[in-house]
Amino acid sequence: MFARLNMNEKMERLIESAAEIIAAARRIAVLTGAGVSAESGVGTFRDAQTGLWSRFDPQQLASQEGFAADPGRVWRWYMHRLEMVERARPNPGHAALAALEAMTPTFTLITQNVDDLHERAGSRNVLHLHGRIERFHCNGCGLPYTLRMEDRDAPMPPTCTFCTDYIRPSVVWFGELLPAQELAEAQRAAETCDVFLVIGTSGVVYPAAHLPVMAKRRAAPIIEVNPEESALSEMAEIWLSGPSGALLPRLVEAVRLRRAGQENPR
Ligand code: BJW
Ligand code: ZN
Repeated sequence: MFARLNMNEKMERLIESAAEIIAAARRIAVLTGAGVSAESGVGTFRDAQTGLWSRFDPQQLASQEGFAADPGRVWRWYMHRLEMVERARPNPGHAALAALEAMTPTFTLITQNVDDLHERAGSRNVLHLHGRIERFHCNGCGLPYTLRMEDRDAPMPPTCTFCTDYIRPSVVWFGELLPAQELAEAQRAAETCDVFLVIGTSGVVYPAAHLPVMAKRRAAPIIEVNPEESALSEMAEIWLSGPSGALLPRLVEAVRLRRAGQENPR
């Protein structure tokens, strides 16, 4: 019977099953990764980098070692990505998550992304585990720094007026600690949620990738949205295989209809 259903009917059934779980939940936690911003034109990490930067491994650029080896190269990479983020607009996937938050009593959006597209789409309770690309501080003494127009095209990072070390973006590089308060709040949300959504992440970077494990241990079902299988797919009760910009609006609309039915039972 199932084999005779076409792909769209199968997806419709999966969306309905996921919507049933989500509509019954009072506490929802969501983990997003670069894939949720892919349809806004912001490149992901582990898919091939485009243009000028295709030769470089992002994992090497996003580290103290990479910065020490070539601060100018790392600076120019971040200025390029900052421009990409500033030009980008939230996509229907971001908007659907904001709509889901508005209809849920307790909703925590945990993002690994350094862009602000969730906020621009209207999300309120957003935890940025890996920092923010539009913020800067000194790599030596930590003093905050306000980016100037001339810094954007500069071949080298600006330097700190206090200690002369280089300025860097306020993002979390490999080997660095995540912001303690955001991580604690994310862990709390994972441990107390009724359902955990994993959207557009390869699930290979820790400690973010451990959050769905924590939720699962407390018996919360995991629902994943990703066109490709990820390191977390195996633990998901439901995997919605496709782009989040297309699938999340369908999912959230199905949740809305069910919630409306719960409020006005016939
Ligand atoms: C779509 C789509 C569409 C496409 N719709 N989906 C435990 C075990 C092993 C190692 C460690 C461990 N604990 C810590 C570590 C070390 C390390 C780590 O995890 N290493 C692993 C790689 C092995 N972690 C750390 O160092 C962290 N710090 C830490 O733990 O401190 C304590 C400590 C230190 C040292 C030793 C031990 C402990 C810090 C991690 C910081 C990560 N930083 C970056 C850069 C941020 C700044 C910047 O943006 O430049 O964060 S790396 C990069 O990866 C970035 C991302 O947020 C992160 C995750 O990537 P993401 O979002 O999953 O993107 P992709 O590209 O990987 O995947 C995109 C997905 O989207 C794909 O699945 C596509 O299919 C999908 N997709 N189109 C939906 N339309
Ligand atoms: Zn300094």
